[in-house]
Formats: sequence, C-alpha cells, structure tokens
Amino acid sequence: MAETKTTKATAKTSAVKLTAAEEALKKEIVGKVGRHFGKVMEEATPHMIYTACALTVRDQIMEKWAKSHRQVKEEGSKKLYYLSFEFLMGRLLCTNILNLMQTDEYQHVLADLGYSLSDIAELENDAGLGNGGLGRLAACFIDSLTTMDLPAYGCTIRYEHGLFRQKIVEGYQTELPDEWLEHGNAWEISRPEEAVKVVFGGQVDCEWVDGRMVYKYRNENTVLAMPYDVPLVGYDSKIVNKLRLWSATIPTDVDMISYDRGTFDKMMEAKSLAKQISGILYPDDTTDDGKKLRLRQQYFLVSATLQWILKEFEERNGSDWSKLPDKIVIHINDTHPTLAIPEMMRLLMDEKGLGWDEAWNIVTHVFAYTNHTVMSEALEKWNVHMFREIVPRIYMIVEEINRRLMEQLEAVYPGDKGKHQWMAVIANDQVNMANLCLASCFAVNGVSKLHTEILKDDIFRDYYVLDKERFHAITNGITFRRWIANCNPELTELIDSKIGKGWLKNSEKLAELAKFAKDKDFQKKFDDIKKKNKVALAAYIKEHNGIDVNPDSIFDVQCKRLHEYKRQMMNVLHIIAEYNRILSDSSYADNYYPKTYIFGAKAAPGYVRAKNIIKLINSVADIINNDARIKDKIKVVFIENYGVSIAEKIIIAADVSEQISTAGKEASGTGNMKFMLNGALTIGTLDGANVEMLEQVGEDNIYIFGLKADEVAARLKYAGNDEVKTIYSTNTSLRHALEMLIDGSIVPGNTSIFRDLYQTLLFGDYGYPDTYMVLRDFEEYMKTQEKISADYQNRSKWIEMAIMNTAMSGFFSSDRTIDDYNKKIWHLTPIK
Ligand code: 26V
Repeated sequence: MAETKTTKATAKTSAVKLTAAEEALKKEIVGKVGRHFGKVMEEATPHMIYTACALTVRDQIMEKWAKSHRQVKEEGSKKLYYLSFEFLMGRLLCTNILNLMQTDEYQHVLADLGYSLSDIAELENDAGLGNGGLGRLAACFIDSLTTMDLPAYGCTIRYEHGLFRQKIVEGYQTELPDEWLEHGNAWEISRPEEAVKVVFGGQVDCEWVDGRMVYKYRNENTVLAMPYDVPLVGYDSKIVNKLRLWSATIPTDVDMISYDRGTFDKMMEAKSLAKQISGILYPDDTTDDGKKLRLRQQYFLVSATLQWILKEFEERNGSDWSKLPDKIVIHINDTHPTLAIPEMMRLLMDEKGLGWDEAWNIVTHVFAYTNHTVMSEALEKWNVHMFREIVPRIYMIVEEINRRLMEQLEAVYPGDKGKHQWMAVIANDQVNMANLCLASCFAVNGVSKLHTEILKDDIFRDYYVLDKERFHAITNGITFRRWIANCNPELTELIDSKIGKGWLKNSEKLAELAKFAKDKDFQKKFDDIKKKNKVALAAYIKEHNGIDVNPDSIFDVQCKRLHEYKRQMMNVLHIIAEYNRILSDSSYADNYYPKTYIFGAKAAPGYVRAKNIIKLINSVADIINNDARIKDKIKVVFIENYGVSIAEKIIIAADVSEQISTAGKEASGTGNMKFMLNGALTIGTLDGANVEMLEQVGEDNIYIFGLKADEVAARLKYAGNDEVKTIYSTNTSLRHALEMLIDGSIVPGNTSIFRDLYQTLLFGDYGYPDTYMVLRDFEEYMKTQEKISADYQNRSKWIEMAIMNTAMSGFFSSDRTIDDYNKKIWHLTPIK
C-alpha cells in the first residue's frame, strides 16, 4: 500500500494563472473524473484524481505510441527483448510526466484544482516486481533505451503480489502480501487478442509423420498467458517502448457445460496452477512444491514471450528464419529466463519445421546473457527429475544440447572428465542454467570491471578460455531522470542554473560542475538543498518510527538487500563500539560529532540469519536511542519496507553512503551510484563499481578501506583461525562489542538471541570463521569512520568533496551503460 494513503487534498494555496494549454489539461482531468468515476470534482477522492491524471498522461503516450509503432515497422528496425524476472519500476506518474517534459503544467493544474502533484503521486502503489539490484537495473535500462530512441521491450510476469511488504514487529521482519494492484493499474492495457497457450507436464510421444518427427503431448496442463502492456516514454524522445507483463489464466476455448467430471477436475487444476504461476514473485523454494512453481514461472514467461516474438517476426519478415539474428536480440537478465534458449529451439523445430543445425545456428546468434552475482546459492541448478516432469519436451532438447556439448568438449579436452562435468549443462542429476547460457549465448557480460575479471578468472574461466571474444565488461548505470531529476528537483535546478540543462541526457557534461566545487556561493546552495532533504527525511522518520533525529547530524546510510556479504553486521558492530566508547571515554564523548545511522533492508523470507541481523539492528536502536547518557549523539533508525519510492527520499538526504561489501562479492552495486550522484560521500571497499567510482572521483573524494578481492580470496583458500584469534585478543573494542551479542545487554537478559551471529563470526559454520571478513576489516573501517567524522566538521571541504561526487558521476548514467551494450552486443539503430 502506498505510504501516504491518508493524504488529503491540500488547500488551494499556490494556484497560478493557467496558460491555455494548462486550461485544456485541467478540462481533460476533470473530464476523466466525470467519465471514469461518474463524479464531479467536489466529490472526487484524491485516488480518483490520481487515476484521472494518470489516464491523461497515458492518453498522450498512446498518441505517440501509434506513431512510433508505425515508424519502427517502416524502418524495419532491429528490436531488443529484455527478459527479466524482475522489473522494479516504482511509481510512474511523475517520471512519465517528467519524460513528457510537463512537470510544470501538471503542477500548476493540480494546484489550481487544490492538490499538489507530489501528494497525488504518493498515492500510486510502487510496481515492486523485483527483489533487488537486478530488477531496478532492468527498470533503469528500459528508461535509457527509450530515451535513446532504441526499440526495446521489457518482458516479465504480472505478479499479483510483488516482493512482500515488510513490517517490523517487535524488531523482527514480518512479511505481508504486496497488494500493488488493489486499485487497479492505470498504466496497463490488456491484450486478450495476443494471449497464447503454455503447456506443462504430461508425457511426450514422438511420431514420424511425412518424414518428420512430430511431438504429441498427453495428460498435459495448459494455461493461457494473457499479456498486459505498459507503454513507456523516454525523456524528451520520440519512441514509445513497452513493458509486457504476462498473467496466467485458463484457456477460454473450453465448453463448461459439456464437461464431464474428469475434464472438469482437470480444468480446476489448471485454474489453480494459473493462479499460482502469476501469484507471487520468488515463491519460497525451500520445498519441492516451491521449486516446481518457480520452474513453472520461468517456463511460463519464456514460452509466452518466445511465441509472441516469433509471431511478430513472422508477420513482419515472413518465415525466412535465418534473418532472425538481424532483426531481434534477446537478452537474458541473469539465469532465470534461460529456458528461452531451448524454448526457441522447440518452436523453430517442432512448430516451424527447421532441423536441429539450422535452429541451433539461429539460436546461438540471438541470445545474450548477463551474470549479476558470483554468490553460489544464486547460480541456479534444477533437479533433472523435476525438470523432466515440468517441461518434458524442453528436457529432451536440453539433453541433446548437452550431448553435443560433451562431444565438442571431448574433442577439445580429450578424457578430461572433471572439466567436462564442470562445464556440462547436465551433470550430477542437475541442469546447470549458467552453463546452458554459456553454451548457447553469443555474448556474456559482467556488470563491472572487477566482476567481469572474476567471471573470466574464476567462475566462468573454462568457457572464457575457449572463446574470449564474447566476454564483455559492461559497468552498470542508473537513470538520471529518476535518480536525480525526479527525486531531487531542487538539486537538478541548481545544476541547470550552472551548466545548463543538457546533462540529463548527456551525462558527461556534469563534469563541468567541478569548477564550482570551491565556489562559496554554490557550496552554500548545494548544502542548503542537502539540509532541506535531511529535514524532510527527519520528518518522515518522526512520523514512521517515532524517533527524533537531528538534521545537523551526519546521516550515514546503508540501504540495500540484507545479506551477510553486504556486511550490515560490520556497521552494527561499529555502532555498538562507538556507543561503548562514548560511555567510557569522556573526552571522546565530548568531541563526538552527532551521527544518525539509517538502515533499510529486506531479508529473503527463508534467510534466518539475515532476519536476525534486522532484529539486531532494531534492538541496538532501542538501546542507544533510549539511553539518556548518549545525549542524542547517536541515533539508529531502521526504515521499514525499503523499496524504490522510499529510496528516493533517503538517498537525497544522505551524507555518507555505506558500500562496505566483502571485496569480490558485490557484482556492481547501483545504490552506490545513486548516492554519489546526489552528493553523498562513499565509505566503501574496492568491490564492484566502487572501484570505478574511485577512478572517476579520485582518492581524495572517497573513503576506501579494507581487504582487496584477491586478499579475500587468498584468505578463503588458505588461512586458518589464527588471524581471527589475534584480532579477537588484541582489538578490545571489537571484542567488547562481540561479547555484548551474547551477554544479554542488547535484548536485556537474553543471551541466546544473537548467539548464532557471534558464533558464525568467531567460529564459522563449517569451522571456518568470519567468511565475510567482518572482523578482518573492522579496524580499518573504524579508523575510516573516525576520519569521516573529523572531515565532516570542515564544512567547506566536505561540501567541496560532495560536489565533486555529483560532478564526476556522469559515467554512471545508464545511458552510457546502454550505449556500451548497444555497441558491444545489441547493435540496434535509433529510430529516425
Ligand atoms: C537473490 C535472491 C535472494 C532472495 C530470493 C530471490 C533471489 C533472486 C535472485 C537473487 C540474486 C540477486 C541478483 C541481483 O540482484 N544481483 C545484483 O545485481 C545488480 C545489478 O547488476 C548488481 O548491482 C548487484 O551487485 C547484484 O547483487
């Protein structure tokens, strides 16, 4: 539910005289309220006003759409299909209005009607169809593709419930369903005429018919994939692209009346299957049923999308399938949509009549794959028996892909069974999805320089050695339209006033801001905006957490998924250590500059330890925030239900951005870029895109600490317990903080609640302690934090550094990322 559901219309305060165009827009909005809801303005609820506004925006997009559609067709443009299980779009009203360049108009008209655009926009539920970085990246990409006039479609599932809504109850995360569709979705258009059938399970019989193998299904289950299209406009651009959301339902070509009992039961089964398939994002996969559901979701998305892609191609280009790689490119966003590869083989062979070699030659020139994580638990593998049960025909194809791959590997590495197994698509009774991508895609990429090096040197090394050319390093980016123009309009205006407006589309131009970094007048304006954003966040915290925070304190923020490798744990241990020192060392206390530590994080529902870390953060917050001896010098705040919209409020108010993952583990990070763009200083390890942030901004403007990726790897290979033992015995403040986890001082009297956290740091899960180097990096982290506190007090210097961060963040625009993908992989042409 949107956070400010209770928002009432604000009084008619800031009305200005409307222009003729604005009067026309006002009439449109009033007309929509009447026609859509049968209400006059006086009776309309703010929700109705929101929907009316959204519909006027949609009308404008639809007009552009028809034209853009015609043009793409006439130009015969190559198209990108970006397949992703996650699209974390957030709210669309303000970004669409911004992209249509009509923010002022809507603001004026709504003010005239007695509302504020920002209040109305808050009523939209976030489209939270994603979990983390990979999903938000997909959303940034589609904005950049559209802004750059490149023809592209995002494809995903229209989950009835997106990622769970997080509610903190007594410090613990609880998960509630995300009801994002409760008021409908004003942006989508259903396309029942384009629905397709997707077939699961059953048995497959092979028959020779007219000299050709035909595959027939028995006892299969069929669901209908219903598409919903969300048209998307770019910033000041011509093309209209779309996000296609597939929803599962039951086929309608069945005659309910004549159903006998068996058929009826089967239909009810299909109905329940359909409901589950587009029910929720990431069902719990700790059970077999959960795993099966995920696999069905994967096949559902790719089968529906591929049928649509081939139909579109055929309508435009006829059935010369060899032209497919010239006309389309399909991007696989992490391994979740990998079944698209065998599904295309199936469609080309079984439905279009191509032979294996012909089909394989096409398929291996159409798909590109991005890896987004090196964490082994996220590298998908499916049990062969389950796979065969859910998608029997696809399994036959995967088996054949593997058989041919093994023949090739035997030719290259004769007798090297170990290597064959490691590279196999099917091994140890499992289907290895990353290897299926590596065996089939014409391009493979990592999402930062360091991450790509790790793919090449380590996890995908054997495939890299065989064909180096197809590996690319493409550093992630963020769309500046959402992550500064939309969420930080005052800073955007200030930048415009200095360097003109072009930088929102031509991000390298931001560097021109560097020459104002020392300018006192500019510094003051820059800092005033940060302060205003901090005051607004403090008000949000007061309203939602009931905690008073001091806007003059350092806002130190760590907002991201909760995972041990991201090391929220190190941050908390450091807070405990600071707290202890304030209590025990009066000169430290007197000189301590006030800090507000802000966290936001969702933990995967089955990740018990991550959820325990959330409880720890909240418990530490309770202790410190309520300890009068601390005199409000430290405040700890956990912001509930972190997602795109709340991120927009937090990031613009941050002074310090925590990017402290264990080096080598964070593929890129994109939050880091959002903070940098909005003038926060990073405290971070040499991990993911932090490495490139350092390159851009220079070492004087970023706080780097900790072990490097190769040092971490060396420790994970060889080191024993000695290092950890030494740290434990010599670093007293760390030891004291660790002991507090188990001595009952954090949740008074409870000595067991955080024992697992203590245990894993000091002794490890398999006898190997401190897997994520929390203890090894602690000392340097603490010293770096001390330096930050000192530097922050030199206001002019700090603001200069903050400005330099904004100025040097141009490289991290997703427009640059998309340009890289396009030059290296996709080769699309902008529409004329
Ligand atoms: C993790 C989980 C855990 C909970 C259950 C569902 C689920 C599904 C997928 C994953 C893998 C996470 C993939 C991901 O989001 N990776 C992030 O991708 C970003 C964009 O490239 C990158 O900046 C981040 O470093 C990387 O963690």
